Amino acid sequence: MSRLVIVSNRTPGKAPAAGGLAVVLKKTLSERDGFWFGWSGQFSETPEKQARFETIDGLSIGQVDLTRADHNAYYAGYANSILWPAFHLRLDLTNIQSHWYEGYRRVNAQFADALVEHLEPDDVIWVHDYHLIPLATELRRRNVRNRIGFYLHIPFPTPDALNAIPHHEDLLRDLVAYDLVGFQAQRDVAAFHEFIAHEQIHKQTGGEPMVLDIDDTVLEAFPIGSDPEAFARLAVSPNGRKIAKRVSAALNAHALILGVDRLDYSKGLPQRISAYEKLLENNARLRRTVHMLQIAPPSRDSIKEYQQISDELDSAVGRVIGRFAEPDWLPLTYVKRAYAQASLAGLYRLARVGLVTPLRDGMNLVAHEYVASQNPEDPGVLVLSRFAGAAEIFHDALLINPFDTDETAEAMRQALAMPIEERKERWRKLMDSARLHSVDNWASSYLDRLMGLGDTPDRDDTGDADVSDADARPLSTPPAGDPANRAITVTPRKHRGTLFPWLKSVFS
Ligand code: ADQ
Repeated sequence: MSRLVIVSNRTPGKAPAAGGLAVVLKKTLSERDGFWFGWSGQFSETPEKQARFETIDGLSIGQVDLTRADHNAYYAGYANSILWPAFHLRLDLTNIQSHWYEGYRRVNAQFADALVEHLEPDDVIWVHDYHLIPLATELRRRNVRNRIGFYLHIPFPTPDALNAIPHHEDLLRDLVAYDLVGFQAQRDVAAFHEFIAHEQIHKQTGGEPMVLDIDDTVLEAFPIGSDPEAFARLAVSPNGRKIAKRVSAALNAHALILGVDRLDYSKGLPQRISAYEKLLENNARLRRTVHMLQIAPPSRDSIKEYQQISDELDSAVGRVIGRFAEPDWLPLTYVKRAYAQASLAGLYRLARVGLVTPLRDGMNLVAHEYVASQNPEDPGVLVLSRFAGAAEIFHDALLINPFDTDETAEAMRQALAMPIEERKERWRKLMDSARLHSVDNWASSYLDRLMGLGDTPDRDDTGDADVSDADARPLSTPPAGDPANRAITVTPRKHRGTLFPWLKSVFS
């Protein structure tokens, strides 16, 4: 069996992995030879070129240090102040400093330099997330001909948002240097193709479209999930029961509405608090019968926009408490700390309503974990943003527009009033979907697809497929009036990706 090389910004540490993703990737790696590669978490003004390898929990982990300046440009700068907000359609929160791009590229080149000498010809390389989009290009430049896959954990942006990113053309070429690009949702595959269609509109209005050879790259959705059986067990484990018992006593029979998020502006937290405020405002009889618990530990707090969302949330929470609290009833508790998975599972199970209302999210694993932790005889109700990737698989949640606080408040009311039979029926279907889309299935379906692809095409050292310019031509134009009437400048070859019907007709 080929060795597997996993590459991500950070590698798993010595502490037990908290997230399902690290757990499953560790498990996947432990079932075959290979190693995990990434940043060590340490700074050095003169980082060693060679990776340091150590064995953690039986897994081989390779790491490099970064200079503080490069890390700042690569991580806090280009990745998290430009790519993250733009990919989440928050152009208002981008901080566009084009020079960060050089640091971003430099770190990807440094990763490639350190990786290349540890690669064997049959290794399969799986690169994770927006920090490392250029890695395949950098590896190809170093004559790596291995199968290389990429998985994007966050949503893919719309054409306008993509166009706002400095050097986005490079990023697109970088993506098609991979053999397989996995997205969270069909929405993201569509957004990728929409960019290409948008280039054609640009051409039709006399502009020069970008030439992008997507023909040797498979683009598909692989929705990630959690480990539902593990969460079901954790929810009734001693630690899960312990926290549920303590919180239940404090709740004094009030119905629990629960939100669990990393503190991030993409999660829609101020909007969620406003929706809860509307619930209490519009339904006076619900006051004193409900309690909202929002858990949101800070993240990326060196970035100004994260400090701002934290302040905004503090003030929204204070407003609702000030407006509705009674000496013997608090409407809302806001907790800023991380919990072990068993504690989260116990809380999920206790909650009558799981509020998962991001403004935009790749998938959202909290939705999966909430579903998996429910009591089948008395399940709670998932209120879910239609802008989370999870909305493509959890059709039996109450789907809401998180920007519409009236609709979210109404969904909370409906969830609280929902009869037991309907709750059970919805939960059964949600749980079926959580099982079907478990993180184990995600990892194996992605790797099966990556390993099952045909031969890796011969690519030149830019990472672009090896075709002459003469091969790049506008495709023939379908009949006028046809929605497929958007010839695209591509380099056509056998196509292996998932395409929309109109695009398929263009490419075939
Ligand atoms: P995140 O943006 O971090 O992930 P999410 O998918 O919700 O978002 O995952 C959060 C994880 O952190 C969950 O496993 C949750 O249990 C855990 N977590 C949250 N709050 C916690 C707390 N207080 N204590 C302990 N653990 C906590 C990115 C993308 C998502 C995508 C995932 C996986 O933004 O869209 O679903 O990657 O691909």
